[in-house]
Amino acid sequence: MAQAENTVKITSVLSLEKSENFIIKRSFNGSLLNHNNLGLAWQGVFVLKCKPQDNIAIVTEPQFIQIYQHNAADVALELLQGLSALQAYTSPKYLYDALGSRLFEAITELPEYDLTRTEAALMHQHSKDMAACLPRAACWIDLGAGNCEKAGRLLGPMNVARYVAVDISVDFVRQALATLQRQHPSVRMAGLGTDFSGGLELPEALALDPAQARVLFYPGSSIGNFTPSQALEFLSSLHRACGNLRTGQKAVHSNAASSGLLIGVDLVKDAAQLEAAYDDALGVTAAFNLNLLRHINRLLGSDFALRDWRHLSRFDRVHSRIEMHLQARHACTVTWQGSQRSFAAGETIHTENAYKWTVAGFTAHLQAAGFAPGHVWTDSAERFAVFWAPA
Ligand code: AVJ
Repeated sequence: MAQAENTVKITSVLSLEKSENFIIKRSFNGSLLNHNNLGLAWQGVFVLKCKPQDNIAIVTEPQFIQIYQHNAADVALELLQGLSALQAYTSPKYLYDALGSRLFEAITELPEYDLTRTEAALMHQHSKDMAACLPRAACWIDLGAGNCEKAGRLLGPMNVARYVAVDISVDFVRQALATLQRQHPSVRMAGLGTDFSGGLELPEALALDPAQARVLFYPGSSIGNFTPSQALEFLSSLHRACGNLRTGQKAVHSNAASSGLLIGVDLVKDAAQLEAAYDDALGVTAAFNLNLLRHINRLLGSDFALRDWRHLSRFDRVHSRIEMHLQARHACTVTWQGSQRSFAAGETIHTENAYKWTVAGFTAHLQAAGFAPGHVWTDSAERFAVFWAPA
């Protein structure tokens, strides 16, 4: 049960100079500024007593926690491993440097790529229905939050009490979260910088309330980057992060019944349609893919020449996945950090998988990961699905 009683809503800076001795019980985070403008981070429901001479102001602001630390040596090692493999490959996360992220945003506007629009329409159309299935006054944990736009639209309709924006770097969410906090001053907000691709760990510093229901929000069909076995492992980690636990030793937390996962998944469809979505006429996806080489050149000090490579996308029906590759237009040699590799004409670097699921297949996967049967919303052409999976 959320502790709502005696909660004071502070929407802006409050001057307390006149008050003699007062008490605030509150349930969102912010910081205290004394007359020297020294901030003390504070969070949680607590009682504040102060004297008139303390001259304290209260501002609502998100909490920021950075866990992931970029390590150039680790990154280089991981890249070299993939680039040296018989079938060269790179992790799709390297598609997203600053330009790559903007190119992806442009992709979402392409007529051929309707994934993002279809998902947004589903969320919009069924928001009442979703609100009825999902827990009220819950803590939403937004995985890969970026500009926080998708979750931002749901904070009101879904009656969100707490919002945690997770991305690899808090710097990606800092601006958006600050704006969102001003729009929703009574929602307790945090930015968490962590690499959750190997499974989600929620740090103690968030001070999550075990009694508050959690909604893990994973939109955009990013789950498609995982192979089915990786997806199963990842979904299991999300199930654990719901804080519930049928698996758990002792604690049967009171949120067990209502926590869950809200996830957007792109569905199998006509191959030509899928291939067009990943090889658009304007060449934005090609630019997005090729930009990976610029990013790698910066990370590795390599000398990939973009003109030597072409963008390839193909639907592999056996694996039910779109594969993106960069293909050498002619034989070429790439050097990096005192080492090199020659690519034959036509040889490729595999840069991304985007798995396409069926409703039945993904439902089974959710259950294998420990989730209970829930709800699924799809568009009339069954292009995309949004699943609510209770923990
Ligand atoms: C962000 C992984 C969902 O696979 O559709 C878009 C990335 N790659 N066009 C997807 C992407 C090429 C996208 N995801």
